[in-house]
Amino acid sequence: MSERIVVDPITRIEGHLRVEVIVDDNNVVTEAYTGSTLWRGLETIVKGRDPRDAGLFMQRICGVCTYSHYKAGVMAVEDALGIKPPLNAILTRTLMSNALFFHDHCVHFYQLHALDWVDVVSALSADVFKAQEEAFKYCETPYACGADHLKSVQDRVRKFVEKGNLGPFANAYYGHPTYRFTPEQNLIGLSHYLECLRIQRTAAELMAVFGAKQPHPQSLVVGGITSVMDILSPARLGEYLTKFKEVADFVNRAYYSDIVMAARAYGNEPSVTNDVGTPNLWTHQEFQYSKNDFLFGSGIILNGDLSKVYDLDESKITEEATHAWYKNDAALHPYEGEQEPNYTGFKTEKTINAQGEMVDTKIFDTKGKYSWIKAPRYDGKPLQVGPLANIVVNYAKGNKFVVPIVDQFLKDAGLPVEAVLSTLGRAACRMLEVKAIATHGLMAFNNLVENIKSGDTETCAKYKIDHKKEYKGRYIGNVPRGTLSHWCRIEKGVIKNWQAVVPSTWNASPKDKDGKMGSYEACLIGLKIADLKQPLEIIRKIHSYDPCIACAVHVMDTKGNELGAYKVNPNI
Ligand code: NFE
Ligand code: MG
Repeated sequence: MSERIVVDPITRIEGHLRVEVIVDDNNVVTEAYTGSTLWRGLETIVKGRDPRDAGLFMQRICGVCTYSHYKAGVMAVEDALGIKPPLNAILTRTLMSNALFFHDHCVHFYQLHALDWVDVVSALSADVFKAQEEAFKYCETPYACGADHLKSVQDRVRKFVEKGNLGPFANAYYGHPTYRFTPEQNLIGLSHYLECLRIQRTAAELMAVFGAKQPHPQSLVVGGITSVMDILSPARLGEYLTKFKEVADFVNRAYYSDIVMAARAYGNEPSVTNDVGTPNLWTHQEFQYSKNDFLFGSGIILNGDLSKVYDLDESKITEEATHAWYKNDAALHPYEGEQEPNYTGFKTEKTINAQGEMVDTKIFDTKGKYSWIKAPRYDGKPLQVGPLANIVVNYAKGNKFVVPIVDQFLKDAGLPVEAVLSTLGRAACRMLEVKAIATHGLMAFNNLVENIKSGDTETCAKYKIDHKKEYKGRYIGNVPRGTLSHWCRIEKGVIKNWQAVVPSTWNASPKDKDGKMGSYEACLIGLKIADLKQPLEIIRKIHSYDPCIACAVHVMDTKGNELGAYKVNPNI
C-alpha cells in the first residue's frame, strides 16, 4: 500500500516550502510534489514606478540574496536604457558579489545544511586527540581542530544538551542510519559550524565595505555606484583585503576540507549519490574582473551530456502556471509575463491519525494548482540552476579558473567527475564555487586599484530617460542559488511590466502542463527512505539546493487569508 509523507515546512531555509511524496511498500518515492505556501508579489508592486527605484524594491524580494536582486534590478534597467556603467562600477559590483557568495555559501553549508550530514550528539562522544589527528587527513593546516579547542567545543555544546535544550541544534534526526561520519569527524564539522558564526559576520562586513550595509546594501544606482569615497580610500581598500583573506582562509582550510571529508565518508551512501535531479544544467556569466572577462562563463548542458555546451537562446525562456496559483496558465516569455493570483487552496482528504481517529487532512491538489511558484521552462524543458550547474558547465567548457580546482578536489575526494552529478556533488560544487572566488576573487580588486591608479575615477554613467520612448531590457547572471534573470519594460518613463525569474523558481518549479518536474521533485523520485517517521533523506536532498522560497515567489497567513489591502498611488 502506498503512503504519503508530508514535510511542511521544511526548516532551515528561507521561506515556506511544503513537500509531499508518495512511497510504495518498499519505502521508495514514486511521486513527489513541492510547493510554496507563500506569495509576495514584488513584480506587481513596481508597476507604474520610476525605473531608477526598481533595484531598491527588487532587493526586498528576499532577506538573503538581497544584493542579487538589487544588482539585477539596477542592471535590467541599464540594459533597457542602453547604459554602460564605467569599469570602476563594474569591478566594485563584482567585489560585492564576492562578499555575497562567501556569506551565502558558508552560512548555507554550516548553519542550514551541516546538520543533515553532521550528527551533533555523536560529536559529544568523540576522542578529541583522535579528532585532532583525523583533521590532518583533509588539510595540511586544519582550522580550529586542536585537541584543546575541540574539547572546549564539546563542553559548550554539552551544556546545551545537559539543560535538555539543544538550542540551534534542535529538531534534527540524530542517530539516523544515513549519518556516515565517525564521532571524531562529527566533532570537526561541529567545530567549523561554530567558527562559521564568526566568519559569516566578517563576510557581511566585507559586503558593507563598498555596499554600506548587509543585508540590503545601498550603493548601486542605475549607471554605476555611489561608494565613490570608499574605492578611493586606501584604508577601505585595505579593510576589504583583510576581511576577504579572513573568509578565504576559512573556505580553504575548513569548508574545502569538510567537503573532502564528506565526499569520502558519504561517497557510497545511495541517498546522496544516486541522482542529479534535472539533468539539464544552465549557468550564466558572472564575476566580471576586467573590461571583457568573467570568472565564470555561460552555457547549457542537456541530459547530463558534458561533451556539449550550448549557447543560450533567450527567446526560449517561458514561465507557465498550470499547477501554480495564478490566473493565466499559458507559457509566456518573461517580457510578456503575468502574475495575477488565483489561489485555489488545498484538497481535503479523510485520513486516520495516530490515535486511530478519522480526520480531515489538507493535502496538495496535485491535479490542480499546488504552489505559488511558477514553472519556468527553456524550449519547454525544465533546467537545473545553481552551483552544480555553474561548476559542471564551466568544467565542461574548460574554464581555466575552474578546471584545476575541480580536478584537485576530485583527486582529494577520490571521486570520478560523474560523481558530481548528485546531491553530494551539489554540496561540493557550492564549496567549489567559493573556492574559485577565494582563489581568484581578488583579480577584480587588483584591476580596480590599477584602473584608479591610471587616473580613471569615473563611477557613474550619464543617461536620460525619454518619456516618449518604449524600452525593454534584462539582467541575466549567476547568484548564489543559480541563474537569475530580471526582465523589464518601460513606457512613459515608468515600469510597465517587470518579471523576475529566479533560481529557486527553476529548481522548485511545480509540474508543467506536460507533467515535467522541476529539479526538487525530480531528485526525490526513486529515493528510498530508511524510516518514514524520520525523512532525513528528503530534507537533505532538498536542502542541498539551498531553497529560497521568498525569492521563488517573490502575503498571506497560514490559513490563506488576505492580511490586508493596500492601494499605492505611485504618482504621489
Ligand atoms: Ni532569496 Fe536568491 C539567490 C535569488 S533565490 S536567495 O541566490 O535570486 O533562488
Ligand atoms: Mg517571477
